[in-house]
Amino acid sequence: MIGNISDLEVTRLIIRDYFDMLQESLDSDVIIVGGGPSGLVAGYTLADQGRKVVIMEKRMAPGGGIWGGGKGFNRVVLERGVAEILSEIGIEATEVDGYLVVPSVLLASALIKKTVESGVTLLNLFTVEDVYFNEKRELAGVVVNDTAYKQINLHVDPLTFKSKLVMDSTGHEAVVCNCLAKRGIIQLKGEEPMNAQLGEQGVIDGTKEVYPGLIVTGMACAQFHGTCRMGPIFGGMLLSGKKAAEIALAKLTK
Ligand code: 48F
Repeated sequence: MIGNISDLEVTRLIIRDYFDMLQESLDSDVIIVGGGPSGLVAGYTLADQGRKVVIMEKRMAPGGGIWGGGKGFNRVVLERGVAEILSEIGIEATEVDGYLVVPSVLLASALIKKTVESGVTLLNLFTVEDVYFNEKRELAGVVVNDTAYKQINLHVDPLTFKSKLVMDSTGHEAVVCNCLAKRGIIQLKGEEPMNAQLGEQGVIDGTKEVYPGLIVTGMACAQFHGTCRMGPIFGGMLLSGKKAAEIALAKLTK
C-alpha cells in the first residue's frame, strides 16, 4: 500500500487547489494568449521580473508548433544567436553546421518547465474567444470559454479575465488581432509566403504594441504586418518573446 486513498478527498484537493489559482488569476499584469514558443518565453521573462502573468492555452499541452518539428520530423533548428536563451531553460545545444538542432519535445518541455517554475499561471484548455475593452477602448483583458464547448459548438456564455496588457501569441491564427479586425478596429495584412531569412527578421521587428494594450508576438506578427512565414526554425520566436517581455516591462514600469 502506498497510502490510504479517499476518492472524495482527491476531488476536494483538485477543486480547492485549482479554484484558488483561478481566483488569483482573474486580475493580472499580462495575459498571454497562446502557449507557443514566443508566448512561453515572454511569460517566464516577465515572471522572472516579478510580474503577474497568466498564459491561456486552448490545447491540452502548451508548446504550440514546436512539438511537430518540421513535417512531423521532431527536430527544430535554431540560429546560433539564441544559445543563451536555450541555456536559460536548461538546454545545452551543440552547433551543427552553424545551426543549433534540438529535439522538439526537449525544447517544448524545457520551455514549459521553465515557465511554470518562474511562477506563470498556465491555464490550459482555455480558449480565448474575445477581448475586453476598458472605458478608454484600450485592451484590458480577454473573454474565455471552455475548449470543449467551442469544439462541440455549444453556446455557453464566457467569463472575463482582466489584465494591464494582453499579448497575442496565438501564432498563425492571430486570434486576438482578429477579434479587433473583424470589427474593423484594426487591419491585418496577412502573412506572406515562405522565406525563413525574411520571416525571422519580420517577426522580431514586428513584435510591437499594435493597439493600446495589445502586443503581438511570434507568427501573429507576420499576420499583422504582412511579413513572410518560415519553416521549423525557431530562434525568431524565442527572440520575439524576449522583445515582447521588454516592451511589456517598460509599459508596466511607466
Ligand atoms: O503557433 P504557436 O507555436 O505560436 P508562435 O509562438 O510560434 C510559431 C511557431 O510554432 C511556428 C512557426 C515558427 O517557425 O512558424 O508556427 O507564434 O503557438 C500558438 C498557440 O496559441 C494557441 C495554440 O493552441 C498554440 O499553442 N491558441 C490558438 N488560438 C487560441 C490559443 C485561443 N483562441 N485561445 C488560447 N490559445
